[in-house]
Amino acid sequence: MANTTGNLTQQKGTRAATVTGLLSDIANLGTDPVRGGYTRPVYSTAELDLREWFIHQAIQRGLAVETDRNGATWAWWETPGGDRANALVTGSHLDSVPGGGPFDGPLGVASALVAVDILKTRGTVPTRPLAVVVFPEEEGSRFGVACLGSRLMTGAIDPDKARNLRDPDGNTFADVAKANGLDPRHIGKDEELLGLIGAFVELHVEQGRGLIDLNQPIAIASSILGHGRWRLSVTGQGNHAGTTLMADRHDPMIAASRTVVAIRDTARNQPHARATVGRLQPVPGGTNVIASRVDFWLDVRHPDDAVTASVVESIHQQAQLIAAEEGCTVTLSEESLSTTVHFDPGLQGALQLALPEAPILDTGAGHDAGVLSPYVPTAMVFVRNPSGISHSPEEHVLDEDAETGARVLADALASLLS
Ligand code: HGY
Ligand code: MN
Ligand code: MN
Repeated sequence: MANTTGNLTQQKGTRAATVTGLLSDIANLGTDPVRGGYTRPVYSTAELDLREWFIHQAIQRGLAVETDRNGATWAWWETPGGDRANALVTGSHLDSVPGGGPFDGPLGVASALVAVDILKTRGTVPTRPLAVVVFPEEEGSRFGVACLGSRLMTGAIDPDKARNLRDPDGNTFADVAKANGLDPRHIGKDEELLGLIGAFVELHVEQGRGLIDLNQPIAIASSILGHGRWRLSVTGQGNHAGTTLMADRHDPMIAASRTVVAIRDTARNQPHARATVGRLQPVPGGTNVIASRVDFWLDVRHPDDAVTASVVESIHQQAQLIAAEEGCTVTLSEESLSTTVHFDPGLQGALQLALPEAPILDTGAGHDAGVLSPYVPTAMVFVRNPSGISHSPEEHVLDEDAETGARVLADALASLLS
């Protein structure tokens, strides 16, 4: 359980906690001594401890805490009449990529808690319910599908496909979810809960340099680049590294490596495209073993979904040619796909009225707010990241910008609560 020093006073509503104080509470959860940064996969000990921390903080603020059928944690500040319809929802995620930074996700959750404090210290009486939500598996780092929790809630993923997702150790999502209190038979679209959400506003660390270059602490998001993930598996002939002549090899590592370079070249030649291979797994993975198979994962993003599809198709064709030249075979399968998202103009306009100084920026990073956007009005607020780097321990937010973000979120929520 995370310690919760320095936050006891705000439970009386006399003063708001600080974002940096809340983040320091969890700074020791999920640290990764090998990669650096944080590794907090969904339903890991660290992520479960983070959920407990959030629940404790929410209860301290008098919020009613519930976990939904898909594993998201909700903290409700109900209207005096106990109503939950047309709820204004904020929040983010607590899971991380392997070796991630401290802000991607937790900044949005901590800022939402502090924004509740600020609204309470201002004497706000909600005219519509306010909720803080923590969506599970936003990064898709354990089960391979980004924003799994929000995709399940909205019906954006088939529950059977979700139940059968496997983590790198072969555990199914159904088994892991069941071991953590969910009933796998009941995961899937939650019409009732979705129907309660009137708007969703997510605060997130900026994953880029827009605010640095504009010398501004806060931005309002305009859109999210369409993006997807595909798994490529190259199969060759496993063999002994010492007894197999080079001419006799069908080495999938060579085919995979050539394909990775072809992926880079293809994206380089397509304006605004981004293509990444950040994960590659040879099987069996022995130093003195020619691999029999190499699995690697492709992340492709582009503002135009048709271009994303054409880039992937081109990569698939090149992979097949390269595999054939190396005496191997290759398969490509889609693991998750998010089309380009344009946030709700009305909500974005309301935020602009509340935050007139904030520039409007697009983002190449996916978010739960993007998954929700076809179903409810959604918006995002970004906080400056002086390093411009994310999905890395070098991700950073200045203390004063973190507090500004929470205050700005409170202002934005206040403008939507009145
Ligand atoms: O991958 C993304 O864009 C997000 O950080 N999940
Ligand atoms: Mn992320
Ligand atoms: Mn994130």
